[in-house]
Amino acid sequence: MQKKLNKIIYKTNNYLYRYFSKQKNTQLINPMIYGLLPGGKKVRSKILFDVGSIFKVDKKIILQVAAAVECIHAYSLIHDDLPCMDNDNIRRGKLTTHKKFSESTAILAGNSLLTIAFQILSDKRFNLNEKKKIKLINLLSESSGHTGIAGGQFLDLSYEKIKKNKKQIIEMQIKKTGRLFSFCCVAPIIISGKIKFINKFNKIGNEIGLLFQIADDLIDLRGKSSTVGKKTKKDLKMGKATLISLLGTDNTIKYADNLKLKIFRSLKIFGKKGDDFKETINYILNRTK
Ligand code: GRG
Repeated sequence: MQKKLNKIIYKTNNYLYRYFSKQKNTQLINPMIYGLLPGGKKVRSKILFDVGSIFKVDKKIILQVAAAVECIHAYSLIHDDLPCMDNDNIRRGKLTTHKKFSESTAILAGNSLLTIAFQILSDKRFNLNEKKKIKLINLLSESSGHTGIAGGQFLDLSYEKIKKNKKQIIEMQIKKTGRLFSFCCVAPIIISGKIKFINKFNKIGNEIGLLFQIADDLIDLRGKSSTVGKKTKKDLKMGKATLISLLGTDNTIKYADNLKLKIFRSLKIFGKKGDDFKETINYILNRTK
């Protein structure tokens, strides 16, 4: 699996380095690149390629969507680390962007990464028909803003030190983490035009987001900062509303295993074509960083 991820990391980073080298050299370029590259695990890009291969989508097109998604993801991490949010000093094994540069620079670099994602998708060199481009841009906006990542982050912060029920925690985690995974599951289908699969993959994406978040919460509980590349053991201290804090570790793991099996059952119709995707889902749940 790591070999397959490395290939995606290499391709996506190469594309982004090239894209940024063609940008005007402003003073925000360095902090933007710092927060974005060489980047993290690229699991969202991997899902784009996995679903893309199920629906036989051109890999060049998927690569450009992956680049846009990684810009949004990096933006969310830069802002998540700010003192007014989770206040972290280390991310991806190095100083967070606001620690390396300054708080205002990190905010502006984050904002610029958000907008450059849409620049990539609306670029005339992105070789896709205009209707599909607009659908992708529309869905990515919905997944990132108040109905997606930003809205989920708002709930996450406002739930700190407050007892929340399972439904509320799941809704928050689907917005904060699941919506972008869902975009990665649905984008290849929009590109392929096989729209009857959209609802199914939208649901799978949300569920992968939950699995991802459960794994993240387990890593926070058990992981060592030096291995994970960011501070761990924070959730308990900050009183974060997580499934682990509500159900306990064993029940949360059982919940995740059942959810994974449910996803796998719904992928059965794709036979061997779904194997890479299933391998990525296993990786997402069992990863240690
Ligand atoms: C509107 C995009 C946007 C952001 C503003 C700050 C914020 C609102 C949202 C935070 C969203 C966030 C950080 C969600 C947590 C998801 C999570 C655990 C991310 C870590 O993802 P990995 O492990 O990171 O894939 P790497 O470093 O591997 O890429």
